[in-house]
Amino acid sequence: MSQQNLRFIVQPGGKLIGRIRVPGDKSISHRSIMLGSLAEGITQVSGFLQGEDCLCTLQAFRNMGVQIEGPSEEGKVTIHGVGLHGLKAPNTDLDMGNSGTSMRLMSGLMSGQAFDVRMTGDSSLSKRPMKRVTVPLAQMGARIDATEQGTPPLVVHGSSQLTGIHYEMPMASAQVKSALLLAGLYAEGETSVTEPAPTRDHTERMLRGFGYTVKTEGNHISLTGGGKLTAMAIDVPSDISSAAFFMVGASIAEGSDLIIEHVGMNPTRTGVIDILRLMGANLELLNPREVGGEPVADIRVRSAKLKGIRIPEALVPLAIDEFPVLFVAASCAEGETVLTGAEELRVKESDRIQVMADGLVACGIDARPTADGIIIQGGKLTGGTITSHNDHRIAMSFSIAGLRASSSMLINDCATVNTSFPGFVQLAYGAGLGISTDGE
Ligand code: SPQ
Repeated sequence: MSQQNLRFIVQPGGKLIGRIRVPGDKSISHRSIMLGSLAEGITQVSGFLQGEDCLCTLQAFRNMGVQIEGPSEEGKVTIHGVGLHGLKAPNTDLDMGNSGTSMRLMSGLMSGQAFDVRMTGDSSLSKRPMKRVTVPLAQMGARIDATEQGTPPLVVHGSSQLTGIHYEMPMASAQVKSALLLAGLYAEGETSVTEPAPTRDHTERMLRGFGYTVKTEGNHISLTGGGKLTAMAIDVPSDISSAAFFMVGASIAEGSDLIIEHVGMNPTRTGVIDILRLMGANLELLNPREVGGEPVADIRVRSAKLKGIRIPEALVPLAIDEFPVLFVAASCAEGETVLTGAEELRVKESDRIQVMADGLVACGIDARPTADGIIIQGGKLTGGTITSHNDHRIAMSFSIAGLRASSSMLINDCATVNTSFPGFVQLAYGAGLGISTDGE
């Protein structure tokens, strides 16, 4: 696992130039291992994200008897699927590391197995709320033990007879939706959810790719248990959430001209592009194409003068992981940016509203947190010493802020960047960010 004391040191200024390719999509990579393991036949994955989060998912399925080859250096993984009922009891706890996606999606899947499993996580994951999945899964008949606060470790008891339910989701969460749909594969009858707003739909798309019927009618998504998954090939596009750091970086750093290749353009993920365009960013989508059921494009970003905006609430779930770096964009914009309807940001790997506000204030920006968002006045970023609270997206966001800072930026606790973006430092340095590390 990651070193605990890795620091990023970012020299002020610079611009981002050239062509880069960021690593594979984290959400799709997790799901490729889960569904590939449960399919009949051999699933070949390319472009798999070799971040620690996805490797936790991969190891969990190996621990349950699935033969998985790779990942090779280029991200090729071969999964020898065991079928929906072919997993074996692991002889160890399943360690989900820092990964909320692994813990929540697996809660659903594990509820349908014939054996018990115990799932653990690191100190950040051990604080994250799990009742959002354990409560509706219990309504389906699952038996899951958590701490009194509803946090991990979770013990999922096997041999439960699951029954499909209809669930009105109280929050827009792809993880909750996915946990229920995955449990629904093992349930009697129909399992359905309604979402308060559209969230990423990779689970539905990939289930269909594996030959499973999933119905989407407006905000109502349903499937019926008792089917089977048939192996397929999966080409994982680059992660738009990782590309977002470079979209913002090239937008705020004068003289930048950067192409980010092969980025996933799933419409449930492109809120960051819409928000940056509303702020005046110069983003061009080149060579749009479809790869394995997911839209993909190259993105050309040239620097632009950004302006503060009121972020439309409808875009919030479509850009949920990009807000830390969008707050950096807002700090460099002229005028005020107001975010509302984003209380989910408080229960991510850190409280992303508070931690970003604290860091921006330490860098001389007027950033005021609210219960469900933040108000940021664009200004002049000084450098500063930042703690990322072991949150990968906070560490990378403040690294990007260095492009507009007046002195250097020292960011503590950056080891978790490896959960979603291995190679970030080298890629960013190659594109023009003055970043180095110490404390390894
Ligand atoms: O996996 P984890 O730790 O929850 O990762 C995050 C991230 O920033 O990488 C959230 F902290 O992404 C989530 C995302 O916020 C990944 C995800 C998915 O793959 O289904 C869905 C979103 O979470 P949620 O709670 O809104 O469903």
